[in-house]
Amino acid sequence: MSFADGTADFRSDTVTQPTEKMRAAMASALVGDDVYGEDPTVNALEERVAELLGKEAALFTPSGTMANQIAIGAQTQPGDEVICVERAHVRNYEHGGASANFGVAFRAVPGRTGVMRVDEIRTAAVGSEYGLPRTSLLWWENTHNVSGGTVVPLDVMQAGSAVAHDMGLVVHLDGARLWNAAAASGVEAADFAACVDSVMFCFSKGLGAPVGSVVAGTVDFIAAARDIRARLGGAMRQVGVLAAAARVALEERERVFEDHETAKQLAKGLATRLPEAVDASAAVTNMVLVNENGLPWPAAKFMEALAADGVLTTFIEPGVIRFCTHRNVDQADVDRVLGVTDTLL
Ligand code: TLP
Repeated sequence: MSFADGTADFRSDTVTQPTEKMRAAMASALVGDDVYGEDPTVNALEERVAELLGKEAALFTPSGTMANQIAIGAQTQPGDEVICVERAHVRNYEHGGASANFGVAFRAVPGRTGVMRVDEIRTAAVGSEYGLPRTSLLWWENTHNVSGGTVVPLDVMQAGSAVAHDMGLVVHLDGARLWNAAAASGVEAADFAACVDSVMFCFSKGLGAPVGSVVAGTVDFIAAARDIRARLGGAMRQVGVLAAAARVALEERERVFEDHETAKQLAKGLATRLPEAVDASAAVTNMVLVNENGLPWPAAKFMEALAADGVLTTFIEPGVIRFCTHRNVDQADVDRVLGVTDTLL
């Protein structure tokens, strides 16, 4: 269902409106001062996340960016390097936070779909001899946003993480859309989480909550994470009102399947009309990418025509339009996109 004003907003799954159930849970949430550890709704949410992910403890954060930054701050020293794929969110879209906040640099592996092979990880971990920086962290992103929500297979993560652990590295998973990865692959989120030391996911993306993310790991890691969250200004007070909506979203997580179905329909319809621009087989979760190179017209013309019909899209990187599906878009909105496309062809 599109928004009340008729807009079909495909820019991101971050744009969803809280459901009536979320609003009701927020209104009636039991709260306390979370800086004192006294917010029962937050405490219950953190315990539930730790249980679902098979980790010792978890910490609610205001954003996915802060959850990622905390993972870096708690597990690196200034001057260290973090290994990630070149188009990782943490390297490209977090406002330079890793270097500004914690003085680390990235050693990027050219994994187009978020996949890093064992040999690439071995080569990227330069070590600390001869003045080389210390490599301290291996960073997965699953699903991988910029490649269109692709899933990094569990065996790839297991093999890469094992090598990293053998080399003394710590391993983190940016699982902003972890539940999409789990639903699309049939792998339990806890199995993805089992091969990493720290893991984060967002309530405010595919799950559809208005605000919030969470980071999980050992009790010691979460103690350090709590300290860094406060330092970054992210220690919140009666934040159970947000955790209550996040809890509803979490318990309804299986509905991300619906978004994947919507994305598949959109990808199929667009690929039929724009076969050079859209690879329907790549739409495995809740995103569809349209490559300007394969379009018969400039991407901006396509986006403007869509916008004129109330359909919003965004560039996820230069020349690549992203359509992201979520709770507030449906098949009728897909039909609108295809209808506009037909008028241009
Ligand atoms: N992604 C946003 C934009 O920043 C690009 C989006 O619309 O997809 N990790 C990944 C993989 C993400 O995609 C995002 C947000 C984050 C972390 C950061 O989460 P927030 O926005 O809550 O700070």
